[in-house]
Amino acid sequence: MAKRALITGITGQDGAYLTEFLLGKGYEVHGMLRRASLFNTDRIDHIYHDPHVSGSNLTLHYGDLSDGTALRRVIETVDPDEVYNLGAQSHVKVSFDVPEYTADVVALGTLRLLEALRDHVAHGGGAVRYYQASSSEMFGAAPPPQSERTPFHPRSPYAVSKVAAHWYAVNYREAYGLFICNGILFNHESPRRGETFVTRKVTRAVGRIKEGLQDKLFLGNLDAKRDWGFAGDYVEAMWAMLQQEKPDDYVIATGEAHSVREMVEMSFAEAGLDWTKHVQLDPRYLRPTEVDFLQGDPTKARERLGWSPRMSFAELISTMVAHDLDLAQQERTLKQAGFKTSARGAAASDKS
Ligand code: NAP
Ligand code: G4F
Repeated sequence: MAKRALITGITGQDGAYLTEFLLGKGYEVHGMLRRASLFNTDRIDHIYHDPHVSGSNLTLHYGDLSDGTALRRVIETVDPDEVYNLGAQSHVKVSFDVPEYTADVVALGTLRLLEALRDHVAHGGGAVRYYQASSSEMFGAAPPPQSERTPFHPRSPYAVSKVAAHWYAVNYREAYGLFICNGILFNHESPRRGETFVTRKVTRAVGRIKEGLQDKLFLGNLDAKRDWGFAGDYVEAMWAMLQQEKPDDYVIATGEAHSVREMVEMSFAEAGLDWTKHVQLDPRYLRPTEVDFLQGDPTKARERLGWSPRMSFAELISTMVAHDLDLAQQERTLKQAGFKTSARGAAASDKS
């Protein structure tokens, strides 16, 4: 019998990589999809098969982390072996604009899902294993290197909500004996990264500048340091946690940090561009409270899970820039042929 996995946030960056990974392992994958006025399944369209046409191992269910009834219904319908809670309003800067919504989805959404799971298991639902997407943002102002033993000092409504979700998960493990793991993941990126996160905002702009579609890139704090890895590597750690004998919490990181300035310089250089000619500060992108320095210590994950990142920082930047150069070339070709392009790069740089 194939194992059944349920993923919230399946349409996001990590959801797409995790789905590919689990399908490759022979899982039957179920994902929770939010209703949107435009299609929001771009990242998983290539692995979705119309169930009317062929036997598919990927099924989508409408639901939302703000809707406890829907969460219960999806859990009862799917009867999963593993649940991956990846759904979130995941943008730190945006969380200062919509703090209440962020808390509702990230903190209370997790509580709703855990409550549904608790009842499902209590009523004979079997030994479900649950993964919670915790974040290095929870460390906030705590000095690096950060490990599983580092106390949290969150610096945004998003991070505060993730801390609450993290502790709900720990509490449900201790109180009800549920198999629950928190993956404390440091920043991970890819060509599928949302265009308002800094790496993708930069690589999209590099492509568009190279193709003459844009000239300036407006950014905020260039001094912040992050421990950036590749999302495709990180989803394997999520799965590995749920295959252990006992549930536990793990830091997932590369152990290496770079400043935003360094990342910008490398991305522009990859396309033969001088960043100082194009990048300007826009104070709108500064945060009321910043997280200055994140650098993880992934020793526990390496020793217990046998997990190590495969893609280096230089390879990650190079892959993302190559992808976004292609995208910009397509955009320019369409423009030259007289088609209206959406100028998403420009819109993204205005919003984040
Ligand atoms: P992402 O690309 O922003 O994806 C977020 C997913 O959550 C999307 O599928 C989104 O749906 C869904 N979602 C948003 N609001 C929802 C709601 N109210 N109900 C149900 N689903 C909702 O994020 P990601 O980078 O894949 O990250 C996955 C998870 O890991 C998130 O919880 C994030 O906070 C956490 N995390 C990420 C990183 C990182 O560096 N990427 C690091 C640590 C932790 P739509 O597609 O419809 O918007
Ligand atoms: O790419 P970012 O928006 O990622 P941030 O805030 O670190 O959060 C991401 O990683 C977390 C894990 O640590 C996740 F939990 C979270 O869901 C998300 O995936 O910003 C990175 C750094 C920040 O210091 C920010 O101030 O880049 C700086 N930055 C400078 N200019 C900018 C910009 N960030 C964005 N988004 N846009 C800018 O124009």
